[in-house]
Amino acid sequence: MQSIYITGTGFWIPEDGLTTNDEVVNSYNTFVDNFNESNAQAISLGSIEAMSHSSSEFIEKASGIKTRYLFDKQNCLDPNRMKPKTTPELPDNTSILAEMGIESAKMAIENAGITPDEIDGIILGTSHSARNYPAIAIEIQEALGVNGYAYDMLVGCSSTTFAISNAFSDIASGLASTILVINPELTSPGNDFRIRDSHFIFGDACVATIVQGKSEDPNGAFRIKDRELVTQFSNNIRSDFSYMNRTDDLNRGDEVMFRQNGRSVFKEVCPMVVEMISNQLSKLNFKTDHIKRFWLHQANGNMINFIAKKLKGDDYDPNVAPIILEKYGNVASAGSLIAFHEKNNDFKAGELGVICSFGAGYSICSLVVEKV
Ligand code: CO8
Repeated sequence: MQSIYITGTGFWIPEDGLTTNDEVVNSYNTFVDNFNESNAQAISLGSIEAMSHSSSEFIEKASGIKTRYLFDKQNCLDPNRMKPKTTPELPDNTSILAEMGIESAKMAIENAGITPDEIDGIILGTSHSARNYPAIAIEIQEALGVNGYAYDMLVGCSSTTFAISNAFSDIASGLASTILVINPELTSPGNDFRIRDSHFIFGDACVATIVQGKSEDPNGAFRIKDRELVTQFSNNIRSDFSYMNRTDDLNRGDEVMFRQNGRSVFKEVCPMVVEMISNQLSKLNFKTDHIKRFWLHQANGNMINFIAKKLKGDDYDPNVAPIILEKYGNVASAGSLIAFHEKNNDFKAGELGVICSFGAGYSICSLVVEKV
């Protein structure tokens, strides 16, 4: 009888892209001043609304974010551009999502102590794909020399956990023994740095996970004990970027990129997450006291605090629900797994944790794991 384990993880960030709140705010405020100056007459006539400044104090208080890593910081912060510059995705170039994926996959493969020829398939989950086809996962498959199959899937901020769940199912069904899950989140091309409500939120990152079926406990691994998945339709986090933008006659510009009603997301998603985790733990006859750590989706520090307080009480130890978004920002679906990657070394055999993502869709997935 085999169990299914997370045996290794790896991640990638653009090391030279560390960007502070003051840097994104200075760039945004210069953009605002330029806009207001160029439109001074229309603003004074009331036909255009003046734009307001952003502030580092607001960002830290509302989100908990202090820094993020941007793969093209210079162009994102250029007040005359406010977006990164990407290399054209052409057949002769390696896709940037593939490059990020390959780097984090190599680290995960090494940490799992396996070689690429032991992998039976690659599942790549992300909030945005660089192209429709061929799948980025297949490009990575060729670069790493992996046999079997590879495909991409999109589930917003739950793309990582849903992909791990697919890997679990493939292994449980006998289709595969070892799956490489990769989650590149190049958020900056999808983020409109000219919007005050969201110019500060996202960072670029990638995480990779080796999921394996084994009949004996592999040293240092985490057994996946249980999965819960739920989706509920909401327009509160939406990106309408699509191949049909060219055919719908609306001629929309950047407004098809990421938009959200952040307050509504906060209010609606937090209770859903608390209920789902509580029900899952009751189903397994566990109490929240049995859980050493909750590696939660890293969208907002106040959301993490809210959920952790409901689960563990008002005076919970912050180590129970680590906040890595302070450093990385919201890295979409990669957040909960990067938190797991960085904060699991203190686990002893038999200790339990919960990896839980939540975001666009809405989509929520909770994985209960046990260190073996
Ligand atoms: N500086 C100063 N003031 C500001 C700023 C700013 N930058 N932005 C807004 N304000 C003002 C507002 O105008 C408002 O003023 P007033 O009270 O006068 O109306 C006031 O500050 C308060 O604004 P909010 O109510 O919007 O502030 P919140 O406290 O709600 O914080 C957050 C805003 C941080 C957005 C918060 O609501 C939040 O994080 N919510 C959760 C959102 C969430 O989890 N989203 C998931 C997103 S990601 C995802 O799931 C998938 C997408 C994948 C990737 C996309 C890549 C591009």
